Amino acid sequence: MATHFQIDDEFVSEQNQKEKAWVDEDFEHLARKLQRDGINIEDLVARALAFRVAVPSWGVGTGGTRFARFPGPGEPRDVYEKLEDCAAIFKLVRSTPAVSLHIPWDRPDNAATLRDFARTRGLHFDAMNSNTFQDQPGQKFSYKFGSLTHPDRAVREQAVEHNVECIEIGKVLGSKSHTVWIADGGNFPGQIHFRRALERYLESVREIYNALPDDWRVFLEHKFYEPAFYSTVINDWGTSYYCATALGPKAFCLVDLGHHAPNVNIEMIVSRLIQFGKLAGFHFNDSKYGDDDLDAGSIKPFQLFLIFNELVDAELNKLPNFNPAYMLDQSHNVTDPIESLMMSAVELARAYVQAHLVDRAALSEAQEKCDALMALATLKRAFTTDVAPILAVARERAGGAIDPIAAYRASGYRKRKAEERPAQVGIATGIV
Ligand code: RM4
Ligand code: MN
Ligand code: MN
Repeated sequence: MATHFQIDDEFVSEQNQKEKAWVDEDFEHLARKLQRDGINIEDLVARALAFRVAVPSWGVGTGGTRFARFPGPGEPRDVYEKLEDCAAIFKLVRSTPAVSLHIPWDRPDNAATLRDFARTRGLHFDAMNSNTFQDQPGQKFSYKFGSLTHPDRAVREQAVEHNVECIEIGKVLGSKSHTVWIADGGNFPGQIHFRRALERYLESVREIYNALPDDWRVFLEHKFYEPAFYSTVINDWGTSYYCATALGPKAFCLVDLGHHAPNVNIEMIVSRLIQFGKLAGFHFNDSKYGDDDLDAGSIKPFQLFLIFNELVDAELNKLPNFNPAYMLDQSHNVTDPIESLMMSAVELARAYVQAHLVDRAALSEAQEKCDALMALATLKRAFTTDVAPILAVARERAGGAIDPIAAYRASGYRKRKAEERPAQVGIATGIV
């Protein structure tokens, strides 16, 4: 493959020189402020440095709505170009060395070649994702009326086989988990027999489970509606939990933040799954109305913080079976996807570090004394602390950019890619 433009270390450090003055000043000030509360800022820098979130391959292409997709310049045209963009994100923010692939969108001709391509860019592969919500050219049976839960056994078998293929590809890539999200459901009352559909789901997903290598996990992703508008087979965390429990110790429940009814207390769902030892991890995004797939932290940053508050509480208490996989799952319709993904990764690190700022002894005391106001104040104190200097210093120390968006814009990456990647007609990148 011809050499393509990449952002190099020298450029990043040149850019950082421009930002250095304010970062050092703000960092020192914050260090002194935290010290007054007995917090060593270096502990928080270490937390920020350790934070990881996987980037979705489908997130680097421009997304769309059911009305239209407005492609951006220089969009990646294949999985290799998607990985180039993921490498650019990783170069600047440093917290995103893993990529989550979607098959067949990203089906490689040769998985070992793809793995090596990723490795030379410091990338590796997170969870695999199957797709039985679309028909592919040449496919024998249609998923119009379902996949893993379709009444026709032949359709179910085809869908199981596809999932097994994803695991096979993932084995070569070095992935250790597989996410199953199905669109199965009904638009009309009576269309689906609820109980029978769930029985069929369990039967199908058990076959996928049996194909998992010993050190793999399967993530069951629920979603309460869409594309089905009346009923969905795996509609909520309760159903997901039931299935994960029925399947066995390698099955866990994945929480996509956009897959809940409006106003649901998601942090409490997260806490329940942690308590039951069944939290797989997340598809982070944000939403106002439905599965909007907006950028993480853009609409409800306090909710994001409260979710991380539960996660950090579990981490500090070393709860069993707590090993959440963090992934982004977003659709970027009006922004440069690389910028959105960088900003989202930063927002997650922010919530994570802020959650580590919570005075847990004070919170417990307030809870024991039924002091509701002080409990909230304790959380708010952490949430309103500006940890930006901690995040910037962590990025810089890891070789990334103090200001990733500014550095990305200054690099001219998008313009260079627009030249390297002339638009192709009819290419389907991103979620449409
Ligand atoms: C779904 C769900 C899945 C994602 C697809 C593209 O709504 O969030 O995780 O793979 O969209
Ligand atoms: Mn998702
Ligand atoms: Mn979704």
